Amino acid sequence: MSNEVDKAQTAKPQGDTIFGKILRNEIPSVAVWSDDTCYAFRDKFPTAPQHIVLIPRKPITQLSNAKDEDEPLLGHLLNVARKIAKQEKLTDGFRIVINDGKHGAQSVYHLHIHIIGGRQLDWPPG
Ligand code: DGP
Repeated sequence: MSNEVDKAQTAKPQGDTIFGKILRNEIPSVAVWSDDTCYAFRDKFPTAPQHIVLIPRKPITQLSNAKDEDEPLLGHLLNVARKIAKQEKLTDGFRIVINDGKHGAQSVYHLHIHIIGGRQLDWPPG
């Protein structure tokens, strides 16, 4: 099991998260994208040459807890993921991943999209 999968066994939604601290600049991050709705930064534990985490500023814990009213926000995140892939020159392709809950190996309970690329990725995931 990877470290992130290990962490996901015990991680739970519980208020503030490391990503909340990143949003408030309480801990440093390397910014890739920022707008009124979302923020993207380089993953601290990259799984590929390019590994970016894109988060909404709104603290939705996980995709399964998003509401119908979040539809424009979710659409915006997907569109920004596309723009980040272009900005980062992931011209040979990339993958976006949303881990949800324990079986999804979610370790940080602030909704996030992984944007992963820069090498040939395997399929299916483990
Ligand atoms: P997930 O397993 O889907 O919840 O992914 C959480 C990701 O967050 C994981 O790829 C590692 C990353 N991460 C955790 N803590 C930090 C941090 O303090 N800074 C940054 N940049 N990334 C972090």
